[in-house]
Amino acid sequence: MLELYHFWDSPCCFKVRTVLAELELEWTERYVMTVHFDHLQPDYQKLNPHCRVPTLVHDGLAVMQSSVIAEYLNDQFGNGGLTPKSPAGSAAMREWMADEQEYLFPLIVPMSFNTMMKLRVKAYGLEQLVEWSKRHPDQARAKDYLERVSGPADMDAITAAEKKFIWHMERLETRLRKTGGPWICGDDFSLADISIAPLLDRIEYLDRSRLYDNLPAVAGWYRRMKERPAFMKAAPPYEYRMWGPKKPVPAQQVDAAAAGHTFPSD
Ligand SMILES: N[C@@H](CCC(=O)N[C@@H](CS)C(=O)NCC(=O)O)C(=O)O
Repeated sequence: MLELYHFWDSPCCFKVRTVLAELELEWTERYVMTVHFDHLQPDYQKLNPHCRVPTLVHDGLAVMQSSVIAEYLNDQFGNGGLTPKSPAGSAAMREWMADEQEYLFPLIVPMSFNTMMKLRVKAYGLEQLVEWSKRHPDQARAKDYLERVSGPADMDAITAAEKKFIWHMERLETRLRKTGGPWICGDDFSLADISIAPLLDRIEYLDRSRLYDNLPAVAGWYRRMKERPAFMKAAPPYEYRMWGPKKPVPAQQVDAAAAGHTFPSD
């Protein structure tokens, strides 16, 4: 049995759901409502000491770190089919997967925090966020979170992250042109494609497609990714997407008691 502890609008979870969908695996959903700090509660911490999503549990074995989960599923159920056969191809795949973890995902964080997470104050009201933050086991961090989420957007952090993100996209453009595509590892569709594409999904929903749109090879590659049935199946359904530039907060304050898994819109 495969259980996935996940949050729909998380690029790391999107990556794992795409692998599950590519391999046509059935999985049981264990939803972690990060807005309510479910991921910091003792039961979840026993499973994932880092208190992050996703975590995969396969017949009682907990596997964490999205890229590790992706490789685990590919080895266990996919006969390694999502890894290029040649050592050079496999090295390129791992290099891009490492880049996603080490550089790209951390650049998504300030962009998301400053343009998406802050909308929660508007949607729920600060009092409600204070109430939920009482569940945070580290109250100093909870206080810091509340200050940051209710303070002004750090535009400099967004600009700096965008600039670095473009640098990585230009590198991807060069790679795709060099191999001729259609995938990051040339003819081999791989875990590298599955790892990077959810970040472009987030960029798109942050209304920042301009960070890759004028790079034709990257834009074409992402278009191909979005046409894959597995990617479509793994993508967050609209109602589970967080509020952001492309999904406005409803005009009326959201009923906190009714706030569950989804982020309602008008
Ligand atoms: N390297 C980890 C990163 C996991 C991660 O940071 N997940 C985010 C969601 S995309 C999370 O759990 N955020 C909650 C928090 O940091 O408190 C992975 O790829 O699994």
